[in-house]
Order: sequence, then C-alpha cells, then structure tokens
Amino acid sequence: MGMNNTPASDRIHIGFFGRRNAGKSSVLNAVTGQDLAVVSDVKGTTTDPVYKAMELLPLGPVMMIDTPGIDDEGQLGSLRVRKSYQVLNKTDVAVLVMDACHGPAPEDYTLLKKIGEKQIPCVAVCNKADLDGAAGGRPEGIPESVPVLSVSAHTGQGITALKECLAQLGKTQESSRKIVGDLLSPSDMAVLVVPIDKAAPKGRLILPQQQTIRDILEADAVSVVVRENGLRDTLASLGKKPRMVITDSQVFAKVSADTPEDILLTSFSIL
Ligand SMILES: Nc1nc2c(ncn2[C@@H]2O[C@H](COP(=O)(O)OP(=O)(O)O)[C@@H](O)[C@H]2O)c(=O)[nH]1
Ligand SMILES: [Mg+2]
Repeated sequence: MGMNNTPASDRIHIGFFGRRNAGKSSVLNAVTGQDLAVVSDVKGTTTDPVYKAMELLPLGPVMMIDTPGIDDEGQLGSLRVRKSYQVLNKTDVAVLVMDACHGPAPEDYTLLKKIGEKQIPCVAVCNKADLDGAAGGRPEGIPESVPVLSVSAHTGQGITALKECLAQLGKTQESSRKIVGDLLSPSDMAVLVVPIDKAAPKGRLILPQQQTIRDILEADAVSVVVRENGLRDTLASLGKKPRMVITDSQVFAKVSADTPEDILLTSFSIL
C-alpha cells in the first residue's frame, strides 16, 4: 500500500490544543511547512477541528488536527471547547501550545490532567519565543512526563526539535499498538500453537489469535498455525528455524518442552 492511501485509522493522529491565540494553527503550519490552518489574531477563528492527512518526516503518515481554543467563552464557546476535548479521543500524540508571554492558565492544567488520565503522550510548547516578554524555562506544574520546548512559529526556532519530539512520541505510541510485529523482521516465521479443545469456540479462532496473525502479516512475516500435538513434527519439518513460538497458555508446559531453547517462546496472553 502506498503512503498516500494509508487509511486514517493507521495514521498517527497528532492533535494541537491550547488557548485561543496561543498559536496552535501557527505552530501546526510551521511543523508541516504548509499553510494548512487559518492563522488569525481574532480570537476563536477556528470553530471546528480541522483534519489534514499528510506525510510528516521522520514519522511517516500522520493526521494533523487543529482545534478550537480550550478557553472559549459563552454558549458557542463552550461547544467549541467540547469539540476540542472530543478530539482527544482520537489523539495519539498531543501538542499543548501555550503563549510564552502568558504561561500556563487553568485551562492548560485541566487539559494536561485529562491527557494524563488518557495516557496520551504529550509535548508542551511555549510559543512566541521571539517576543520580548517571552519567559524561558519550564513553567511550574507541568507533569514530568511532558517535555517542554521553547518555540517560535514566526522565526522557526525550536520547530525542528518539536518535529523530532513528535517522531519519538509517535514511535513509542506505534510500537505499543503492535502485538508481535515489532519483534519480527520481514519473512521471519512465527509458529502459533492453538489447541482445539472444549474450551475453544466453535468454528473460529479467538480474537487475540486473530489479532496476532494479523499483526504478523503486517510485519511481512509468516505465521504457521498448529495444534499442540503437531508442534514437534512441524518444527522438525520446517525448512528454516522460526523466530518464535506463540502458544495458548493452557498448553505452555508441553509447548515449552517441545520448543528448542534457541527459539523465542511466549504466549498469546503475555502478548
Ligand atoms: N510573535 C509571534 N506571534 C505569533 C507566533 N505564533 C502565532 N503568532 C500570532 O498569534 C496570533 C494567533 O495565532 P494563531 O495561530 O491563529 O493562534 P490559535 O488561535 O492558537 O490557532 C496570530 O496573530 C499570529 O500571527 C509566534 O511564534 N510569534
Ligand atoms: Mg487556530
């Protein structure tokens, strides 16, 4: 599949959040090098989240999301704030944009708390570092797990560092979604041991087994599926040594006895 037709669900979703006029749209544009989002000094210009699928090097296919301000007021404003918070449900990596001249406001801390609860990897940026009133250093009360960068959407200061940070946060997020794919190289072979006993559902495999097979295929690796009694003969007859054996934990002891020590052994439940 070409990069351009990567489905939205396979893209790392990067959401830009923050108060009105902090420079969310400007920082997003600086990171992408494109004028994707409308920049304006009129507060509340972005009224709906804006999605843009693109390639972001060195990360790969991403979905960039610009959001309305999290401090918008009035009935319409609070609707916009709600829309921004809804974007968090689809966000793999969050960027909190703050104005370095103002520092974090209560809305920023509330958002960081929500991001922490959802365990979304996050980077905070203090934007407008080019201005005289910009504070340097790390603002108080930002969780230690959140890196803080000083950037300027206008001069480009710190934007490369931000891209590298996004790539790193995106990569950890991506590998945490993989089951075994990150342990296998293309054309590696994995042998899956699936007992067909009374406990097995009729006519199908259980979801963890299906997901593991799918993940192995996505890694361009090969899966061989056998029942526990067929493992020893299968391992002996395969032309090449498999990289790993993945078994149902019910038969772990038997499978362990039948698997040579130089082949990795794990179970579906561990994965
Ligand atoms: N000096 C300076 N102004 C900026 C910077 N980034 C954004 N702005 C200005 O701040 C205002 C709000 O920017 P915008 O990106 O629309 O903010 P948003 O509401 O958070 O999306 C605009 O007038 C921008 O030109 C920056 O790095 N330096
Ligand atoms: Mg905006």
